[in-house]
Amino acid sequence: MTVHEHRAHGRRQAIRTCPLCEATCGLSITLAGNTVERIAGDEHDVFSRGYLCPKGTTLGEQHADPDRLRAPVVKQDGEFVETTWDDAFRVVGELFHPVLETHGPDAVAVYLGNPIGHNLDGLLYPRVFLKALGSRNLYSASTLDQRPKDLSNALLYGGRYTLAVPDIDRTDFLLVLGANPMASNGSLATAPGWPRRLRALRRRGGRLVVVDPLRTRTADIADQHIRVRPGGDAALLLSIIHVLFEEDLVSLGRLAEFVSDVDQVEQAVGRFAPERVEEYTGVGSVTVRELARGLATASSSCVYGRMGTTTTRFGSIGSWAIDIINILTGNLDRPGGTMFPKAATGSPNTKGSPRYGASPQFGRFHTRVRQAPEMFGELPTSCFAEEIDTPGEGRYRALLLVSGNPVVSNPNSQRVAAALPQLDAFVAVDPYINDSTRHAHVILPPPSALQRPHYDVHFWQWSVRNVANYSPRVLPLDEGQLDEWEIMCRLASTFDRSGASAHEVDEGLIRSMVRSGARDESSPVFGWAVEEVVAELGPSTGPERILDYMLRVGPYGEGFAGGDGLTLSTLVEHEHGVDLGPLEPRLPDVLRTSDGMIGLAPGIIVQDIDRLWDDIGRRPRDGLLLIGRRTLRSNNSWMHNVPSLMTGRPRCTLQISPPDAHARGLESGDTTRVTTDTGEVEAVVEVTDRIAEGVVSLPHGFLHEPDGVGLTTARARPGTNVNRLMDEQVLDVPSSTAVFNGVPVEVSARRR
Ligand SMILES: Nc1nc2c(c(=O)[nH]1)N[C@H]1C(S)=C(S)[C@@H](COP(=O)(O)OP(=O)(O)OC[C@H]3O[C@@H](n4cnc5c(=O)[nH]c(N)nc54)[C@H](O)[C@@H]3O)O[C@H]1N2
Ligand SMILES: Nc1nc2c(c(=O)[nH]1)N[C@H]1C(S)=C(S)[C@@H](COP(=O)(O)OP(=O)(O)OC[C@H]3O[C@@H](n4cnc5c(=O)[nH]c(N)nc54)[C@H](O)[C@@H]3O)O[C@H]1N2
Ligand code: SF4
Ligand SMILES: [Mo]
Repeated sequence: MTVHEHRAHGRRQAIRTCPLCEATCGLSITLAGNTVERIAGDEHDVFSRGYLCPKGTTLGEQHADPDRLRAPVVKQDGEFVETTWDDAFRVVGELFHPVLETHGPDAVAVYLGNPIGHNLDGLLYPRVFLKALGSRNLYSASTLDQRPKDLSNALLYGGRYTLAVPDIDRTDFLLVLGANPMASNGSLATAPGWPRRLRALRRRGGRLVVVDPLRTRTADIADQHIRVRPGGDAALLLSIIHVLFEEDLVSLGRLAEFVSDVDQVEQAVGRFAPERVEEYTGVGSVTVRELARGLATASSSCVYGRMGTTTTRFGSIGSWAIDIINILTGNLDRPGGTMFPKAATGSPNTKGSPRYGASPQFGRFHTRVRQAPEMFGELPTSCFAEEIDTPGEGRYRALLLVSGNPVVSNPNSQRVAAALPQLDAFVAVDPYINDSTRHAHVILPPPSALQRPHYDVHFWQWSVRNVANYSPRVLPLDEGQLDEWEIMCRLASTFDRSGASAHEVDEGLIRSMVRSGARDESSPVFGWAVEEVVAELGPSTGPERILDYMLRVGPYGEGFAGGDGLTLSTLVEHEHGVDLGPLEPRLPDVLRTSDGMIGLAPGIIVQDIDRLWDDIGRRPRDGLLLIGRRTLRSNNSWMHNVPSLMTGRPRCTLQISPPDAHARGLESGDTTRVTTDTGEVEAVVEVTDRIAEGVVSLPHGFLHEPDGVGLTTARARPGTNVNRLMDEQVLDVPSSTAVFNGVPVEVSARRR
């Protein structure tokens, strides 16, 4: 039995992890037949203990959404027409083969959007179609998001996913910059129930300080809210480091053994006395000095930053500086500080040789138009549209878009919207006809979340507690419907013309994974015959078989030794999850650096500090700076079609301070024009003293142009596409990440 079924009055109860955000809440779902009646938090979930947010209760509504595609559609004379899967893959072949044959694999781009990280199939199977295509033009949401942190992790610890997460359940002092976990439920720090955990921190006498130009819900529950000038965090953080050195507050403790280049950091921040940068950051030097002392003298402390620190012009410096502060105060890798999780399905930092690894290589190839460097095998998403619309040899002629909505999520989105129709071949794997997929020639819809098994392979690599929790399907597939992994496998065999079935491609994938395990001296299957391992696996196919393999060879795994370590069947028996305990120190074994040390002063970051210093020297431009925000009842671009989440007052508003509104004669409810050098939009005004003077905030992700979009509820309440204002040429230089925060804009006065 895979689903715990509690039958009473024809009803059953299913337990399932919510896949919608990084928090991984356990859900308890009441069904009558195949109809979802109610979704509540799973009180027995080992991690979430009943916590959930309004989005998690809507998985049934999302499943039942009549706009959700159930069968593939192919465009004929400008209209989407439903067809069979076989016919859809035939059309995919007819579209892609001429491009591949005439122009080669690099005329194809692949774009993997955010939900791919929340989806077991999406985490395990893209490698099959990437290999079949052989294109190096891979794009993802990472370069619109956390790439500066990936870079800093790779440089400091030797792995992009070797992330030190704030130990929020044990810390005495948490400094949050540019994150609003009360709305986002946390990011790059998986913890269901951030709101509860932050309140618990304060109840046990801990201190919470929030740095944000907006008084967010997170700031509301903090001890102190510090308003920073948008984009000012990198300089602010460097000035904190300056104070740590100047006031002799550096205390590495046991980290001294693993850390090098401390002097170079001291030198790099020499110019950043808080008194010299306070005008630029907007944070007074007294406050900065107090913060530095607080972090250094608390019995434990951690600094944590998110979108407001990464998607800014100096995101890499800021992301790096956060770790440097945690290290210099001796708080890395100890309870209450920042710690390295150990995921049950393993990570690059649980494989190979402990402590040592190869230095990361970047810029192995570049984009054609802007010569932007590759990083972690991906190209910067800000370059995506120009590679389609710039004529010449090497321009992209075909696109495979999987769970992404670039017309809404990419900077200079009108350029993306204009570029997509120029493609000869555009195939999307997506459940909806939205702003982006409406330009596709074929859309291949995956099943709904409730129709698929789930395990957070990705997010439990940066979870504040080590857990493992598998959810079987809650609802069956419809007649003839394909799993998303089957779609991905069939795309692979269509692209490479092998004609293999999904199951044959899947056989190839598991064997290749086992083969690399058999070659890894650190793996329990080192030296084993591939067939021997495959024969032992529980499920006979699909992502669950791969998951069983990953769990068994993972750090808590049974290791094919017949012991009592984890296997998939252990997790099937524990439907509320298995708690693997609080995070434990992992240095130095977690490192994969060439010298086995944490070199604190990587050249690519330290050299960028001159660019920041030049910026500080420039007179700030008058006018307003735009920042972004997230709202609890919304999830990037794709949950505006859920009726119960779209009730209440409008959320896509331009927040502006009373003095700035007054100066323009604006009042709440007015529509105003917001302009940048890139574009202009109209937005509904919300005057609020929550936002700092000189700053305005607009959320992203709202449907903008209702035409041709199959989203009934979202169409009725379109919003502003803030990405029409964003300049795709402006980047955080070291990481090539887009800049969404601290963007100069003009807001028009009321027309009379
Ligand atoms: N409800 C909901 N949850 C989500 C999502 C969603 O769309 N909706 N999206 C998910 C995704 S993909 C992600 S990446 C995470 C993001 O998670 P978070 O980063 O926690 O979410 P944001 O609301 O974007 O928070 C960014 C904060 O930075 C502030 N800010 C802007 N500019 C600056 C600045 O220059 N300095 C400082 N210090 N602060 C600044 C903003 O005011 C905002 O409060 O959320 C995830 N969770
Ligand atoms: N201005 C501004 N822009 C931003 C941001 C910002 O803060 N400000 N945030 C950025 C960030 S952090 C992110 S992560 C990106 C997100 O941007 P994208 O990566 O483009 O992702 P989404 O907008 O979430 O679009 C998700 C798509 O996946 C589809 N989908 C949902 N579930 C599934 C599934 O199970 N399988 C498949 N195949 N498809 C599915 C949805 O229908 C939708 O079309 O936006 C970025 N853009
Ligand atoms: S917080 Fe995230 S994981 Fe939890 S119920 Fe809400 S959307 Fe789902
Ligand atoms: Mo994101």
